[in-house]
This record gives sequence, structure tokens and C-alpha cells, in this order.
Amino acid sequence: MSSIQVQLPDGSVREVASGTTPLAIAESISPRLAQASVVARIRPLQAAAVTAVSTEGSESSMYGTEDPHAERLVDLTTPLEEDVALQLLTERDADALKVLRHSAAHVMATAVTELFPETKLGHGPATDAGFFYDFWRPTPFTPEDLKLIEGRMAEVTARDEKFVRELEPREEGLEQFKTGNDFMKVHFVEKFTKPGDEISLYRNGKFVDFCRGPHVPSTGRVKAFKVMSLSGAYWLGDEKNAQLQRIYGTAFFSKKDLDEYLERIEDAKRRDHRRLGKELELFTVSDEVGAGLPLWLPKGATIRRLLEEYILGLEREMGYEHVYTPSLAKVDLYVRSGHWEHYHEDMFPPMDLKTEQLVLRPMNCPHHILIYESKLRSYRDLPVRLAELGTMYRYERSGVLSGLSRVRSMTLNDAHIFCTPDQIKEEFSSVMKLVERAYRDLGITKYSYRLSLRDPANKEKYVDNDAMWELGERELREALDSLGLQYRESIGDAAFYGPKLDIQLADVMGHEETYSTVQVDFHLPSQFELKYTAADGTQPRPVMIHRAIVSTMERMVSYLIELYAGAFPLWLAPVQAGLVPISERHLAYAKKVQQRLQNAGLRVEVDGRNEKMNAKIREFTLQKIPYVLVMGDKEESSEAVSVRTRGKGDQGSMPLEEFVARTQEIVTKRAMEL
Ligand code: TSB
Ligand code: ZN
Repeated sequence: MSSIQVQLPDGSVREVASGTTPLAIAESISPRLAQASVVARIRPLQAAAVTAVSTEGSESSMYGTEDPHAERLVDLTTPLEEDVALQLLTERDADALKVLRHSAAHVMATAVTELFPETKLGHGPATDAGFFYDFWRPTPFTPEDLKLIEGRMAEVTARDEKFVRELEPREEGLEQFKTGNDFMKVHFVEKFTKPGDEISLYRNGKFVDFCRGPHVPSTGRVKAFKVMSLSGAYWLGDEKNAQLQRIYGTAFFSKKDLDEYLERIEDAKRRDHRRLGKELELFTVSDEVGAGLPLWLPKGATIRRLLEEYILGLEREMGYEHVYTPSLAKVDLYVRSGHWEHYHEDMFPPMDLKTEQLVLRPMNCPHHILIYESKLRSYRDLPVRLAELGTMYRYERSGVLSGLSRVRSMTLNDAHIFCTPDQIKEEFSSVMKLVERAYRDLGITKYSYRLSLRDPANKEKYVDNDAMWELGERELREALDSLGLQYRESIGDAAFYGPKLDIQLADVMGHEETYSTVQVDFHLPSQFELKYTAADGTQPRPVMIHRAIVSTMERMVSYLIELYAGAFPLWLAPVQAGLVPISERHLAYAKKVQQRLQNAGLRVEVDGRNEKMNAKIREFTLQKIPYVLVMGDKEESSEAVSVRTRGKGDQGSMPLEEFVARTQEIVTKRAMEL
């Protein structure tokens, strides 16, 4: 029998008989390792190029034929027949989790076909959050069915059936699927294999599925799982086709991980800004206005106004000049800037007025450029920092719209800094200081830096000028390094005119979006032939820095709603105190207290309804209002209020003036604590 070389991660090489399995090698190292192993990663040793293997839920990676020399995952029971580098993956490996989840999809399909034998199978890949399986069945699954399926899955895992790979001539397999009316499997076999191939099937117990694998050793490994939800989808995404039922599930290696995940989902639901936006009356979206065009309700508008006033104030301190410009312009302006060529897809179509064509602006930069141009600038004027809460419109596709976080009409805390090349670093650094200051005041603590670069191959999306891109990138990197900031890089996320430093915030589920951004641009100054008069009388071109500190009002408010789960710090709370007169005869005193607090700059609501005191307190509490002030005879006679603080409960009576002084201090300091 011939032998092969197996190289282990520590560099050591074992010579074993050809056909030895990763499991056997694991056992020869230690029985504990064999127990702990889930799946193996191999790389043929003569391979020239190494491509990472992914078990992500795309069809092609499930069944597709790929480069035989690439790194790939195999079952622990796959016979090794060539020289390979071998890595045994345990539960700690992210790829192992994906394999587990794909196996969990098979467990689900096993349960479904046992319970509902008429079901036809589609495919069942792992996803970032778990897995799903697509089924066809004449009747819809009910929530009770899902419970049954989950119960049966537990039985399938308790049976601890081995996942066994079987190879079968393609034509035989096809024949069986055709006889069984398995139209989706027939489609997959025909799509991913060719005549003469052997096809790969995985069996556990009586259940068989067309699948490229790999899988965990047995169904018993799928211990911590849950059936999550059901949705409809058309076969191949075409509404003329059969309607499929997609059942989503998730799986983890341990109950603890599963519980943590479920907890996180609950938390995310509780914080979801779309839900809180409704409950707390912050914003609404109306079908009659259109998708992605939110309406700010009075309380949401208050938060937005506070945020706007806050950032305008900071900018004034930092030497920005504020301007106002219209939300539309002639198409020609955007042709000149390059938006028309490179950003067209994100713009609404122009309005044809016969004598001219107007278009809703997707960005504010060209308007600010014209303001820069409106007079001669000398080196002494630079940097010129033009800022605006600029409203802009982007044609985001309907599928990506979400509440306030991704919209079609938005107002950006925008500014364009026109400076000399020498001033880039200092300007960049003061923008970063502004970001840090704003995040501190807003209570944002978790963020990361992303250097967003162009994709040099994509000539459509990015201005074609290598020298310019290299310069912009170098400027940004140097500026980042001089501040000692850690960042990661992302190819293909630059603006069409230049590289950006993006500041990424993640939501509860770990989903990231860009908020603040700083962008170095040599392109627009050149398109508009911008100049300034230098000390020596020459007319060099300024550089532009585009920057947004708190992003769009929409996106930032959506973030703050979720960050605080609607319980805003005092300075941002739309209503800061809810007043509860104990009975009707205390209403006059409550109105007097309201007046006093409003004069002190506080936002206050009185509940003057003829309701029980506790009902009123509950209502204000549900609205997450920071303070509920209760007042009866005792308070009235002593000019006091009885204070209930959000999250802290009943604090007892306090002189009104003391309450005013305390709250004013909290607001001024923008303190998080009440
Ligand atoms: C900073 N011209 C620059 C500006 O000068 C510009 O527009 N940059 S941008 O295209 O990156 O957009 C700025 C910020 O707007 C983004 O970082 C993001 O936080 C926010 N934003 C972008 N698209 C949307 C959207 N559809 N909904 C909500 N906010 C958005
Ligand atoms: Zn800009």
C-alpha cells in the first residue's frame, strides 16, 4: 500500500498509509483530540496557490466543483489520498460552527420529512446567524408544526446517527430524484454536476440528501439548536414558480452560546428603533409619502433638534462657517463634479423642465464648492471650513431601506474643508478630535476605524487617476499613523472621488454601519478648477476634506434610540419630567411647577387627566421619561415635588428649586446618570 505525507500545524510530518482518515490521525495524537475534533481542513501540499475555503451558504460552495488544490474542509472520515497539510478543527473554530449549522439543517430536513413525508427538499445552507432549509409542501407550516419539528429534531439528535458520505453515479441519483418528484434536487444535480460525474450524498439514518458536505461526525453533535422562524420564498426567486417555505433555525456547540444568542436577539428586539420609534412616538413612515421618507413626530423632532443644535455649537467653536444651500441643482453641476458619471445609480432621475434639467442632490459638496468659488481666496483665508445640515436624497433600493438608519431623504451634518496640502494633517486631526468629543457627549463608546479604499479594477465606480488615489491614500495613512489610530482596510468602500476614513458603529447584533467619515479629495477641486492665491502670487489648487461628524440626523438618531433603548440621557430626552397631580385640586400647582421648570429650560408634560395617580405614573414610566414628579397637598404646601427617577425609583420629596438646580446641572454636563 502506498503512503502519504501529512503535515500537522506544528510543522511535523507523519507518514501514513494512503486512505488514512483525519479521525485516525487525531486518535493517534490523542483520544481527547479525536473527541474534540469536528471537521478537518486540508491543503494539498503540492498546491501552488492557497484559496480560503468558505462554507457560507451559497449554492455553489455547497455542491460546486472547485480547484482541487485549494484548501478545503473535509469530514473526519474522509480517506486522505495525497500529501496534505492537515488541521483538525474543534468547536472553537468559526468554520466548525458553520459545518455544525449545515448539519443542523440536515437534522431539520430529517425531522420535516419524517413528520411530513410529502415535503420536497430545496437546499439548506448555514448562514451567519444559523441556517435555513427551503421546503416545498402543498400546505403551509403552522407555528405548531414548527414546535413539532423542533421536538422531532431533538429525537434525531438523540438517535446520534452518523453522517455518512456516499458517492453514486450521477444518472442513478438523478433517476431517483426524478422518480420522487424531487424537482429541486433534480435542478441542483443538473446545475452543479455534469454527465459522467459521481454525485455526493449524505446519509443519516434513513435520510439522504444531495450535498457536498462536509458534516460533523453524527447528529448527536447538534445539541444546542432552535427553530426560529418561517418565511415564504419563490423557487429560484421567480413568482411564477412554486412557493417554498423557508424555515430558519440556529445552532451552537453549547447551550450557553445558544442562550446568549437568544438573549441578544431579545435585547435587539427590545431596542429596535423601528419598534421604539412607534411606541415612543418619535417618527413614522407613511405609504402615502413613500418608503425611506420618514416623518419626524414632535418627540423625535425634539431629539433631532437637540442633536443639530449640539453639533452646530461645536462646529462654531471649531471655526466652521455655516451656510444654507438648496437641495437641488442643475444636472450639469453634477455632470461637472463627476457624480453623474460615477454616482448616477444612487441618484433620483432628473426633472425635465424643458429649458433646464434639475436633479435632487445626492451630496452637498458641489454647492459648497460654488460658495468657495464665490470670491477670491488667499492663502491667509485657508482653511475655509463650510458647514451645513445639508439635506440630500439618495435612491437607495427598497430592499435595503430600514426605519431611520437607511433612508432616501436625509440631512447630513456635513462640512467641506478647503485647505493647502500642508494643512491636511492638522485638519484631519482636529476632525478626529471633534468626533471623539461628540461620541463622548453622546455616550458612544464602541467604534472602530475603517480605511475605505477604491477597487482599482472598478473603473466605473471610481475616478480613474492612479496618482491621485495613491496620494490621497498616503495622506490618510500618514494622518492616521501620526494619531496612532488602529484601523482596518476595506477595498471598494471609498467615495468615487477619494479614499475615506470611516467610523463604524455596530448594533446589538453586531451589524456595522458607517457613521462619521473623513475624506481626502483632489478630484473635485480639479474638476471645478479651484484656486487660492499663494504667498508668492501663484494660484495653486486647494485640497478638499469632506467630513461628517454625527452622520445623518436619521442614522444617528436611529443609533441613539437603540443605544439607550429609548431611555435617553437627560439632555436628549424629548420630555424630561412628567408631572402627576394626585387629584384635580392639585392641577393648578402642577401647572405652576410646569411653568417654573419650563422657564428653567426643561421640557415638561403634565398629566391632568382624571385618572388614578398610579396609572399616570405608569404611563410616564413606559414612555421612559427620566423624572416623574408627583404632587399633592404636602408638596403644594412646601413648594416641593416628590421625585421618581427612571431606573432608581421613588426618591422622596425635594424642594422644587433643588430639583431645578440638580437637573440643570445634569443637562449642562450632558451627564448620562440621572
Ligand atoms: C461627508 N460628500 C460626503 C460628505 O461631505 C458624503 O456624502 N459622504 S458619504 O456619502 O459617505 O455620506 C456621509 C454619511 O451619510 C455616511 O457616512 C453615512 O453615515 C450617512 N448616510 C449615507 N447614506 C445614508 C442613508 N441612505 N441613510 C442614512 N444615512 C446615510
Ligand atoms: Zn462632500
